[in-house]
Amino acid sequence: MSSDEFPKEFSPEELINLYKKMLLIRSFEERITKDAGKIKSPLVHPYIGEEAIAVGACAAINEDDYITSTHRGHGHFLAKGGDLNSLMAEIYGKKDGMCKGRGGSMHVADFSKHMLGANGIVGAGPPLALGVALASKLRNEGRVILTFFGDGAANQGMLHESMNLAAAWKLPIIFMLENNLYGWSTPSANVTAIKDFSLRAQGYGMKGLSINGNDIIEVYKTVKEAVEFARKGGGPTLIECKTYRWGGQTTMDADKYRSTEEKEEWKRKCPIEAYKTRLIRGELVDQQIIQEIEEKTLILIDESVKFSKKSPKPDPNTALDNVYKNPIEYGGN
Ligand SMILES: Cc1ncc(C[n+]2csc(CCOP(=O)(O)OP(=O)(O)O)c2C)c(N)n1
Ligand SMILES: [Mg+2]
Repeated sequence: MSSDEFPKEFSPEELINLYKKMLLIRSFEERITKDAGKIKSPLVHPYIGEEAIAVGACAAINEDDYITSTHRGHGHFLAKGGDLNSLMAEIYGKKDGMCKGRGGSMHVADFSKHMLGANGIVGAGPPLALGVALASKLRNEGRVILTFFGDGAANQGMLHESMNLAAAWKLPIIFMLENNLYGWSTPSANVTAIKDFSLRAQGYGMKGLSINGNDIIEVYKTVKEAVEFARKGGGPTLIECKTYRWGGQTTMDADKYRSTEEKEEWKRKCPIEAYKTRLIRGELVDQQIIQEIEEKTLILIDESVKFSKKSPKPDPNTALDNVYKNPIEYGGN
Protein backbone atom coordinates (compact mmCIF):
# COMPACT_ATOMS: atom_id res chain seq x y z
CA MET A 1 0.00 0.00 0.00
CA SER A 2 1.48 3.33 -1.03
CA SER A 3 1.80 5.90 1.70
CA ASP A 4 3.47 8.55 -0.43
CA GLU A 5 0.52 10.91 -0.23
CA PHE A 6 -1.02 12.42 2.87
CA PRO A 7 -4.56 11.17 3.49
CA LYS A 8 -7.01 13.67 1.95
CA GLU A 9 -9.34 13.53 4.95
CA PHE A 10 -6.75 15.22 7.19
CA SER A 11 -6.36 18.99 7.39
CA PRO A 12 -2.79 20.38 7.53
CA GLU A 13 -3.32 20.98 11.25
CA GLU A 14 -4.34 17.36 11.82
CA LEU A 15 -1.30 16.14 9.91
CA ILE A 16 0.94 18.27 12.12
CA ASN A 17 -0.89 16.98 15.20
CA LEU A 18 0.23 13.45 14.32
CA TYR A 19 3.81 14.68 14.48
CA LYS A 20 3.18 16.47 17.78
CA LYS A 21 1.68 13.33 19.29
CA MET A 22 4.64 11.13 18.29
CA LEU A 23 7.03 13.71 19.65
CA LEU A 24 5.08 13.94 22.92
CA ILE A 25 5.36 10.16 23.38
CA ARG A 26 9.09 10.21 22.56
CA SER A 27 9.76 13.11 24.93
CA PHE A 28 7.73 11.52 27.71
CA GLU A 29 9.66 8.25 27.42
CA GLU A 30 13.02 10.04 27.22
CA ARG A 31 12.20 11.98 30.36
CA ILE A 32 11.16 8.99 32.45
CA THR A 33 14.14 7.01 31.16
CA LYS A 34 16.43 9.83 32.30
CA ASP A 35 14.67 10.10 35.68
CA ALA A 36 14.20 6.35 36.16
CA GLY A 37 16.53 6.21 39.16
CA LYS A 38 14.59 8.94 40.95
CA ILE A 39 11.11 7.66 40.18
CA LYS A 40 10.00 4.82 42.38
CA SER A 41 8.07 3.01 39.67
CA PRO A 42 9.26 -0.51 38.99
CA LEU A 43 9.76 -1.87 35.49
CA VAL A 44 9.05 0.88 33.03
CA HIS A 45 9.01 -0.27 29.37
CA PRO A 46 9.71 2.66 27.01
CA TYR A 47 8.03 2.81 23.59
CA ILE A 48 10.82 4.83 21.91
CA GLY A 49 11.13 3.90 18.23
CA GLU A 50 7.60 2.50 17.93
CA GLU A 51 5.58 5.73 18.15
CA ALA A 52 4.18 5.62 14.60
CA ILE A 53 2.17 2.50 15.35
CA ALA A 54 0.15 3.83 18.29
CA VAL A 55 -0.37 7.28 16.77
CA GLY A 56 -1.12 6.08 13.21
CA ALA A 57 -3.52 3.38 14.42
CA CYS A 58 -5.40 5.53 16.93
CA ALA A 59 -5.83 8.24 14.27
CA ALA A 60 -7.79 5.69 12.23
CA ILE A 61 -10.49 5.06 14.87
CA ASN A 62 -13.17 7.18 16.54
CA GLU A 63 -13.09 8.50 20.08
CA ASP A 64 -15.69 5.95 21.17
CA ASP A 65 -13.79 3.01 19.66
CA TYR A 66 -11.68 1.00 22.07
CA ILE A 67 -8.09 -0.11 22.49
CA THR A 68 -6.29 -2.56 24.75
CA SER A 69 -2.60 -2.12 25.41
CA THR A 70 0.47 -4.01 26.60
CA HIS A 71 3.12 -3.71 29.31
CA ARG A 72 4.66 -1.05 26.97
CA GLY A 73 1.56 1.11 27.14
CA HIS A 74 2.40 4.81 27.58
CA GLY A 75 2.37 5.45 23.83
CA HIS A 76 -1.03 3.80 23.40
CA PHE A 77 -2.41 5.78 26.34
CA LEU A 78 -1.28 9.15 24.95
CA ALA A 79 -2.23 8.26 21.37
CA LYS A 80 -5.81 7.48 22.49
CA GLY A 81 -6.06 10.90 24.11
CA GLY A 82 -5.07 10.07 27.69
CA ASP A 83 -3.99 12.99 29.87
CA LEU A 84 -0.23 13.62 30.08
CA ASN A 85 -0.25 14.91 33.67
CA SER A 86 -2.21 11.95 35.01
CA LEU A 87 0.16 9.58 33.18
CA MET A 88 3.27 11.19 34.61
CA ALA A 89 1.75 11.32 38.11
CA GLU A 90 0.86 7.63 37.88
CA ILE A 91 4.49 6.78 37.03
CA TYR A 92 5.48 8.84 40.07
CA GLY A 93 3.03 6.80 42.19
CA LYS A 94 1.08 9.92 43.15
CA LYS A 95 -2.55 10.52 44.07
CA ASP A 96 -3.28 12.49 40.89
CA GLY A 97 -2.22 9.60 38.68
CA MET A 98 -5.06 8.10 36.67
CA CYS A 99 -4.99 5.01 38.93
CA LYS A 100 -4.42 7.22 41.99
CA GLY A 101 -0.81 6.06 42.09
CA ARG A 102 -1.75 2.44 42.76
CA GLY A 103 -1.24 0.96 39.30
CA GLY A 104 2.00 2.36 37.94
CA SER A 105 3.32 2.02 34.41
CA MET A 106 1.87 -1.37 33.56
CA HIS A 107 -1.72 -0.50 34.50
CA VAL A 108 -2.27 2.83 32.82
CA ALA A 109 -5.85 3.13 31.59
CA ASP A 110 -8.52 5.69 30.87
CA PHE A 111 -11.97 4.24 30.43
CA SER A 112 -13.39 7.69 29.58
CA LYS A 113 -11.17 7.61 26.48
CA HIS A 114 -12.00 3.95 25.86
CA MET A 115 -8.39 3.03 26.57
CA LEU A 116 -9.01 -0.18 28.48
CA GLY A 117 -5.60 -0.56 29.96
CA ALA A 118 -2.00 -1.63 29.79
CA ASN A 119 -1.40 -5.18 30.94
CA GLY A 120 1.51 -6.81 32.76
CA ILE A 121 0.56 -10.24 31.43
CA VAL A 122 2.04 -10.74 27.99
CA GLY A 123 -0.74 -11.70 25.55
CA ALA A 124 -3.63 -10.93 27.91
CA GLY A 125 -4.95 -7.93 25.96
CA PRO A 126 -6.41 -9.83 22.97
CA PRO A 127 -8.85 -12.05 24.93
CA LEU A 128 -10.13 -8.94 26.78
CA ALA A 129 -10.52 -7.18 23.46
CA LEU A 130 -12.37 -10.18 22.09
CA GLY A 131 -15.02 -9.78 24.81
CA VAL A 132 -15.37 -6.07 24.05
CA ALA A 133 -15.72 -6.80 20.33
CA LEU A 134 -18.37 -9.43 21.03
CA ALA A 135 -20.29 -6.97 23.22
CA SER A 136 -20.08 -4.32 20.50
CA LYS A 137 -21.45 -6.75 17.95
CA LEU A 138 -24.27 -8.07 20.17
CA ARG A 139 -25.34 -4.54 21.09
CA ASN A 140 -25.06 -3.41 17.49
CA GLU A 141 -22.85 -0.48 18.53
CA GLY A 142 -20.69 -0.35 15.43
CA ARG A 143 -17.60 0.20 17.57
CA VAL A 144 -14.28 -1.48 16.81
CA ILE A 145 -11.39 -2.34 19.08
CA LEU A 146 -7.66 -2.31 18.35
CA THR A 147 -5.69 -4.75 20.45
CA PHE A 148 -1.95 -4.09 20.56
CA PHE A 149 0.50 -6.89 21.37
CA GLY A 150 4.13 -7.83 20.70
CA ASP A 151 5.95 -10.55 18.75
CA GLY A 152 6.50 -12.39 22.04
CA ALA A 153 2.76 -12.33 22.73
CA ALA A 154 2.20 -13.50 19.16
CA ASN A 155 3.43 -16.94 20.25
CA GLN A 156 1.07 -17.12 23.24
CA GLY A 157 -1.86 -19.53 23.15
CA MET A 158 -4.47 -17.00 24.23
CA LEU A 159 -3.72 -14.82 21.21
CA HIS A 160 -4.46 -17.74 18.90
CA GLU A 161 -7.65 -18.66 20.73
CA SER A 162 -8.74 -15.02 20.37
CA MET A 163 -7.91 -14.86 16.66
CA ASN A 164 -9.80 -18.09 16.03
CA LEU A 165 -13.03 -16.94 17.71
CA ALA A 166 -12.77 -13.41 16.33
CA ALA A 167 -12.68 -14.78 12.78
CA ALA A 168 -15.33 -17.45 13.41
CA TRP A 169 -17.74 -14.85 14.82
CA LYS A 170 -16.64 -12.02 12.47
CA LEU A 171 -15.97 -9.67 15.37
CA PRO A 172 -14.95 -6.00 14.91
CA ILE A 173 -11.39 -6.34 16.22
CA ILE A 174 -8.03 -5.44 14.70
CA PHE A 175 -5.02 -7.43 15.93
CA MET A 176 -2.15 -4.91 16.02
CA LEU A 177 1.07 -6.87 16.22
CA GLU A 178 4.03 -4.68 17.13
CA ASN A 179 6.92 -6.77 15.89
CA ASN A 180 9.99 -5.09 17.38
CA LEU A 181 12.03 -8.25 16.65
CA TYR A 182 12.55 -9.19 20.32
CA GLY A 183 10.54 -10.68 23.15
CA TRP A 184 12.69 -9.35 25.98
CA SER A 185 16.16 -10.70 25.01
CA THR A 186 14.89 -13.44 22.66
CA PRO A 187 15.07 -12.62 18.95
CA SER A 188 11.70 -13.56 17.50
CA ALA A 189 13.57 -15.22 14.59
CA ASN A 190 14.92 -17.80 17.11
CA VAL A 191 11.47 -18.93 18.20
CA THR A 192 9.38 -18.39 15.09
CA ALA A 193 9.82 -20.28 11.81
CA ILE A 194 8.03 -17.78 9.55
CA LYS A 195 9.34 -14.33 8.67
CA ASP A 196 5.98 -12.62 8.39
CA PHE A 197 3.59 -13.25 11.28
CA SER A 198 0.74 -12.06 9.08
CA LEU A 199 0.87 -15.43 7.25
CA ARG A 200 -0.81 -16.94 10.29
CA ALA A 201 -4.00 -14.99 9.66
CA GLN A 202 -5.01 -17.21 6.78
CA GLY A 203 -5.05 -20.22 9.09
CA TYR A 204 -7.82 -18.55 11.09
CA GLY A 205 -9.77 -17.28 8.12
CA MET A 206 -8.92 -13.61 8.34
CA LYS A 207 -6.89 -11.11 6.33
CA GLY A 208 -3.27 -10.62 7.39
CA LEU A 209 -0.87 -7.85 6.38
CA SER A 210 2.75 -7.05 7.20
CA ILE A 211 3.63 -3.37 6.99
CA ASN A 212 6.32 -0.85 7.85
CA GLY A 213 5.44 0.10 11.42
CA ASN A 214 7.77 3.08 11.27
CA ASP A 215 5.70 4.74 8.55
CA ILE A 216 2.83 6.51 10.29
CA ILE A 217 0.84 7.06 7.12
CA GLU A 218 1.14 3.43 6.08
CA VAL A 219 -0.04 2.38 9.54
CA TYR A 220 -2.95 4.83 9.40
CA LYS A 221 -4.11 3.79 5.92
CA THR A 222 -3.86 0.07 6.66
CA VAL A 223 -5.73 0.31 9.95
CA LYS A 224 -8.39 2.56 8.44
CA GLU A 225 -9.16 0.02 5.75
CA ALA A 226 -9.30 -2.80 8.31
CA VAL A 227 -11.59 -0.71 10.54
CA GLU A 228 -13.99 0.03 7.68
CA PHE A 229 -14.08 -3.67 6.83
CA ALA A 230 -14.75 -4.59 10.48
CA ARG A 231 -17.53 -1.99 10.85
CA LYS A 232 -19.28 -3.45 7.82
CA GLY A 233 -19.36 -6.83 9.53
CA GLY A 234 -16.39 -8.26 7.63
CA GLY A 235 -14.59 -9.39 10.79
CA PRO A 236 -11.05 -9.05 12.08
CA THR A 237 -7.69 -8.30 10.44
CA LEU A 238 -4.19 -9.09 11.66
CA ILE A 239 -1.76 -6.23 10.98
CA GLU A 240 1.89 -6.94 11.67
CA CYS A 241 3.83 -3.68 12.08
CA LYS A 242 7.59 -4.16 11.72
CA THR A 243 9.48 -1.91 14.08
CA TYR A 244 12.24 -1.78 16.69
CA ARG A 245 12.55 -0.65 20.28
CA TRP A 246 15.52 1.66 20.64
CA GLY A 247 16.19 1.16 24.33
CA GLY A 248 16.44 -1.88 26.56
CA GLN A 249 13.40 -3.97 27.38
CA THR A 250 12.95 -1.84 30.51
CA THR A 251 14.80 1.14 31.92
CA MET A 252 16.69 -1.41 34.07
CA ASP A 253 17.81 -3.65 31.16
CA ALA A 254 21.55 -3.55 30.30
CA ASP A 255 20.57 -4.59 26.75
CA LYS A 256 23.74 -6.57 25.97
CA TYR A 257 22.05 -8.98 23.57
CA ARG A 258 21.74 -6.54 20.64
CA SER A 259 24.61 -5.15 18.58
CA THR A 260 25.38 -1.44 18.30
CA GLU A 261 25.23 -1.79 14.49
CA GLU A 262 21.69 -3.16 14.65
CA LYS A 263 20.53 -0.38 16.95
CA GLU A 264 22.15 2.29 14.81
CA GLU A 265 20.61 0.87 11.67
CA TRP A 266 17.12 1.16 13.16
CA LYS A 267 17.75 4.63 14.54
CA ARG A 268 18.33 5.71 10.95
CA LYS A 269 14.76 4.51 10.29
CA CYS A 270 13.34 6.79 12.99
CA PRO A 271 9.56 7.11 12.49
CA ILE A 272 9.50 10.69 13.77
CA GLU A 273 12.38 11.91 11.60
CA ALA A 274 10.87 10.23 8.55
CA TYR A 275 7.51 11.93 9.09
CA LYS A 276 9.14 15.28 9.82
CA THR A 277 11.00 15.09 6.51
CA ARG A 278 7.73 14.46 4.70
CA LEU A 279 5.98 17.34 6.43
CA ILE A 280 8.82 19.67 5.44
CA ARG A 281 8.86 18.34 1.87
CA GLY A 282 5.09 18.86 1.68
CA GLU A 283 5.62 22.44 2.93
CA LEU A 284 3.33 21.87 5.90
CA VAL A 285 6.04 22.94 8.33
CA ASP A 286 9.46 24.53 8.22
CA GLN A 287 12.43 24.28 10.57
CA GLN A 288 11.18 27.16 12.70
CA ILE A 289 7.78 25.56 13.26
CA ILE A 290 9.48 22.27 14.10
CA GLN A 291 11.66 24.01 16.66
CA GLU A 292 8.61 25.67 18.25
CA ILE A 293 6.84 22.31 18.45
CA GLU A 294 9.90 20.74 20.09
CA GLU A 295 10.16 23.53 22.64
CA LYS A 296 6.45 23.44 23.50
CA THR A 297 6.58 19.67 23.89
CA LEU A 298 9.43 19.89 26.39
CA ILE A 299 7.52 22.54 28.33
CA LEU A 300 4.51 20.22 28.55
CA ILE A 301 6.75 17.44 29.86
CA ASP A 302 8.38 19.76 32.42
CA GLU A 303 4.95 20.88 33.59
CA SER A 304 3.79 17.29 33.98
CA VAL A 305 6.85 16.52 36.13
CA LYS A 306 6.14 19.58 38.30
CA PHE A 307 2.49 18.51 38.59
CA SER A 308 3.57 15.01 39.65
CA LYS A 309 6.07 16.20 42.22
CA LYS A 310 3.45 18.47 43.78
CA SER A 311 0.80 15.77 43.88
CA PRO A 312 0.51 14.03 47.30
CA LYS A 313 1.31 10.39 47.89
CA PRO A 314 -1.75 8.15 48.27
CA ASP A 315 -2.98 7.98 51.88
CA PRO A 316 -1.97 4.57 53.33
CA ASN A 317 -5.39 4.41 55.04
CA THR A 318 -6.98 4.11 51.60
CA ALA A 319 -4.84 1.12 50.60
CA LEU A 320 -7.84 -1.21 50.57
CA ASP A 321 -10.13 1.14 48.61
CA ASN A 322 -11.13 -0.27 45.23
CA VAL A 323 -9.92 -3.71 46.25
CA TYR A 324 -12.44 -6.50 45.75
CA LYS A 325 -13.78 -7.73 49.08
CA ASN A 326 -15.59 -11.00 49.44
CA PRO A 327 -19.11 -9.91 50.56
CA ILE A 328 -19.62 -13.03 52.68
CA GLU A 329 -16.33 -12.63 54.54
CA TYR A 330 -17.07 -8.92 55.06
CA GLY A 331 -20.60 -9.42 56.34
CA GLY A 332 -22.31 -8.36 53.16
CA ASN A 333 -20.74 -4.88 52.95
C1 LIG B 1 2.56 -14.34 30.53
C2 LIG B 1 3.86 -13.61 30.72
N1 LIG B 1 5.02 -14.27 30.45
C3 LIG B 1 6.19 -13.62 30.61
C4 LIG B 1 6.24 -12.33 31.07
C5 LIG B 1 7.58 -11.60 31.24
N2 LIG B 1 7.74 -10.67 30.12
C6 LIG B 1 7.42 -9.35 30.24
S1 LIG B 1 7.65 -8.49 28.82
C7 LIG B 1 8.16 -9.89 28.01
C8 LIG B 1 8.53 -9.82 26.54
C9 LIG B 1 7.34 -9.57 25.68
O1 LIG B 1 7.74 -9.43 24.36
P1 LIG B 1 6.78 -8.87 23.27
O2 LIG B 1 5.43 -9.48 23.37
O3 LIG B 1 7.47 -9.01 21.97
O4 LIG B 1 6.60 -7.34 23.65
P2 LIG B 1 7.74 -6.21 23.70
O5 LIG B 1 8.27 -6.21 25.10
O6 LIG B 1 8.77 -6.54 22.71
O7 LIG B 1 7.01 -4.94 23.38
C10 LIG B 1 8.16 -10.99 28.85
C11 LIG B 1 8.56 -12.34 28.45
C12 LIG B 1 5.01 -11.72 31.38
N3 LIG B 1 4.97 -10.46 31.83
N4 LIG B 1 3.83 -12.36 31.16
MG1 LIG C 1 8.71 -7.68 20.99
